[in-house]
Amino acid sequence: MPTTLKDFETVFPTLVKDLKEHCEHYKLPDQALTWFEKSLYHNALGGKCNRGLSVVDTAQLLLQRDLSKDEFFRSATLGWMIELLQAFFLVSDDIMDSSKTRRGNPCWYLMPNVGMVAINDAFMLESSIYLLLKKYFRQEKYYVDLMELFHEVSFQTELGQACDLLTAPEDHVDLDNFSLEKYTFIVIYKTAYYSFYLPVALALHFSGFASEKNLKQAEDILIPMGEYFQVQDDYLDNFADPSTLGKIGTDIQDNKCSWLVNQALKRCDSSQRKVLEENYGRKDSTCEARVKKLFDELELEKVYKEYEEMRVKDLREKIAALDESEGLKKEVFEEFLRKIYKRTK
Ligand code: GPP
Ligand code: MG
Ligand code: MG
Ligand code: MG
Repeated sequence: MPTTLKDFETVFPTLVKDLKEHCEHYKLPDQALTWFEKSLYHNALGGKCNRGLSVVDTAQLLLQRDLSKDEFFRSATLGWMIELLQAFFLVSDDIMDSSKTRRGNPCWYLMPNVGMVAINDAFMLESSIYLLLKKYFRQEKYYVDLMELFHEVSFQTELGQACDLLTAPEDHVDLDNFSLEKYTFIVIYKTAYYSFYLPVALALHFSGFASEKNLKQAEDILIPMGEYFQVQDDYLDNFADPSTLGKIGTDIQDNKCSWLVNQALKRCDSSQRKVLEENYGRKDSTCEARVKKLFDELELEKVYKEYEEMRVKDLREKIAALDESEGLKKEVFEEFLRKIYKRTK
């Protein structure tokens, strides 16, 4: 049985307590201690926790049995470390993207009295990962592997974010700067590694199945799956209902090299390209509405749905070809795909 969000969330208060104890050891003044706790709750909770939950579910599928209480706690702790990493990224990303809402709430930097303190809060969310890793996994043979994995995946995500930002300058729009090749790099690095590869790699280490072959096979399926997930994110940025999505799309105004604008560029005639040139990437809701209208004229919703079916078919074929001889299981990937196929948020 897959773990419920409710069960997974029962672990979080213990981890917050651990982190607070660490601060108390330094005699951190009360005001800052309360602030840290508030940031942890605001930024790590309230999402779907798919990444964190999948560490527990994957460990269970790999071990082919129910987890003991201790195994549940420890695999969930690894899951929460991804959620902390995600919290660190999202707090930072929302500042960089000038976003307004996240998970149905104002973004952390827009909360009363937060502002740019959010930058330091983001750093503390990241550091929390390594405090918990040390507390619970220092004695394991795979401790350094886990630490290196978090470091490497963080760097990969930062590389993706760097390209995302550099292809989206605020002050000038150059549609020639966009391409599907650049897009693919951006999304694989900014999203696929930490959202898809990381949970499974952690579960492989945790359950003792982290052979080179298994890690490589996992990567070969999860990276294209993560690419598809970010295409969904870009599609939803424009086409989803913000109240369902929990965030208001910013990609058009932010001049992002998104999947939709790349598809539009591939399909537009010269007058439609002119519309894009004059309206894309402007901090102006009338310009944004004009681009949205163009996306409708080019039937990008239909283009996306065709892409989705093609991608999912391809992923199913990759999963079917998986070699299970070293203990990896097709179900791990089937479960990931089930969770994201046709998602609306
Ligand atoms: C998602 O991009 C990518 C991230 C959240 C990674 C950020 C990485 C950093 C190193 C800060 P997005 O901007 O499309 O996400 P969303 O739509 O949720 O804002
Ligand atoms: Mg963003
Ligand atoms: Mg972003
Ligand atoms: Mg997005």
